[in-house]
Amino acid sequence: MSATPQADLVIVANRLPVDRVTAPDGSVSWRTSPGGLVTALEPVLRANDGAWIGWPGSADEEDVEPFVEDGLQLVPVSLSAQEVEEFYEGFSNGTLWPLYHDVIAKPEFHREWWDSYVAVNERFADRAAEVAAQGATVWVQDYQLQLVPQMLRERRPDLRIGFYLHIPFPPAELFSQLPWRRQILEGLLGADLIGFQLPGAAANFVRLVRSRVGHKTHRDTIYLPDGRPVKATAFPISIDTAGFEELARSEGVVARAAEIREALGNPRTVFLGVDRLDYTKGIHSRLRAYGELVRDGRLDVEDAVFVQVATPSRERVEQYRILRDEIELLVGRVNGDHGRIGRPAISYLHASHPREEMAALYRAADVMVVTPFRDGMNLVAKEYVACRVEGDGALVLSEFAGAAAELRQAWLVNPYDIDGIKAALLDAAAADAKERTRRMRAMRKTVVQHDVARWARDFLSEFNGLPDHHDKTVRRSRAH
Ligand code: GDG
Repeated sequence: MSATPQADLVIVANRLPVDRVTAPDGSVSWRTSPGGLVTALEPVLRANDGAWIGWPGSADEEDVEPFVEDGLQLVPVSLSAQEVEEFYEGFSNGTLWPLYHDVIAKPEFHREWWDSYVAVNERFADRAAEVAAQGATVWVQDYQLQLVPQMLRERRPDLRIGFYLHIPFPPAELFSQLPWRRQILEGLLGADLIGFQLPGAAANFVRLVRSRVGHKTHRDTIYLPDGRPVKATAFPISIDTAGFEELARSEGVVARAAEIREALGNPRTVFLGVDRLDYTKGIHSRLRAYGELVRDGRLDVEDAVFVQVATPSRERVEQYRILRDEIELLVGRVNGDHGRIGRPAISYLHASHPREEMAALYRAADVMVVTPFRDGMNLVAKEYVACRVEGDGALVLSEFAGAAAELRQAWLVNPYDIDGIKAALLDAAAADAKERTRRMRAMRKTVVQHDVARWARDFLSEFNGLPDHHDKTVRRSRAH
């Protein structure tokens, strides 16, 4: 008997919401990796008899049958070591990631990478076609799987297909570099509803479809030649605000935050950066700005320290290795030039930490510094705001993060302008309590009202509200 489940709601994402853990004795278990996406989708999945399709995160594992973990139906898709290299590290993270982030790094175009991307997308589409019940809703996530909507529609025209892009969608001038630009656009057009972080990204997509594929468009809707409408619109993602607030209020986190400040020497100002170690995040610029302020004597390391958490990421990709070296060189220089015994200027942590520790760091920081060159949203900025349950603290935020559209009361900066960042750091650190509270209260209101549950609800209800072309198609074919 096949173990393949039949689900009315199917999430298709590059990664499963669990990590495979192999014990020394060879036995396998699963550890949930509670990210924002899992938190958002878990209740919807449970309520709808849903299933989640994704890669378990390690290469060349034998095919694993679908299984249930903590009540969630999980369907693994395996990747070979070569596919991890070509589809994941190659086309997804060496081609699409830099191309979609303003070409901050140079995207590489390799035909073998593209072939692997197509093959892996086919596998995900096959899996989704097996798992989705008749007339089910399938929601495909992110840039690794942009061909899945169309591939799935070919296999299963009865399904409702949604797609959400977590990263920016670039303007035509950049997107057009991609040798496979038309295939990507057509892949996405297999969906009924395509969600982006910002209205500008949705507009970029609609404009590209009009000019490159030649379909008719009206505002946020594209009309395919067969009359099927595709809606492309913005759904800014958010966080589990209540969950973060609760964590930030917990006794353990409050105590740990005090301990962190103590260990830093109880300075007047703790600046904090938290990022995946990625060249889009502008880590170097902010550390440089802080280093110059210390050098110029405008900040004193006894009084103002920087904590930078840089979570290891994509470590096998060359550009990420170079970036790590550059940042660590800068940290070493600033600390060597300006640190004192027991008082480094920058406390740099290249490690991943539990959620409780993140919340404690957010609570311990007077000024959160988020300076990406380009970022779809940036959840760290929202998490900081959620954890400031006393309504204090200051956020310095790049204009080029999606979050800047909502968190207007932050100290907004151009991450390319080092002097501008320096001025904002000083200003945020020196602002009086009234000013900080005024800004933080307004931002907290936004993050409380727009949490991740609302994001998921908005997307899915928009979806359900769309005209049901499937019925029409059936009616039309019956009438003939
Ligand atoms: C992509 C888009 C978009 C980080 N280090 C640790 C840790 N984190 C958590 C943060 C936050 C998440 O990882 C990072 O999310 P971001 O939004 O900041 O950035 P990306 O990873 O680039 O995410 C982005 C997002 O998708 C969602 O659509 O906002 O624009 O690039 O939640 O807290 N969590 C723990 N330990 C760490 O060391 N526990």
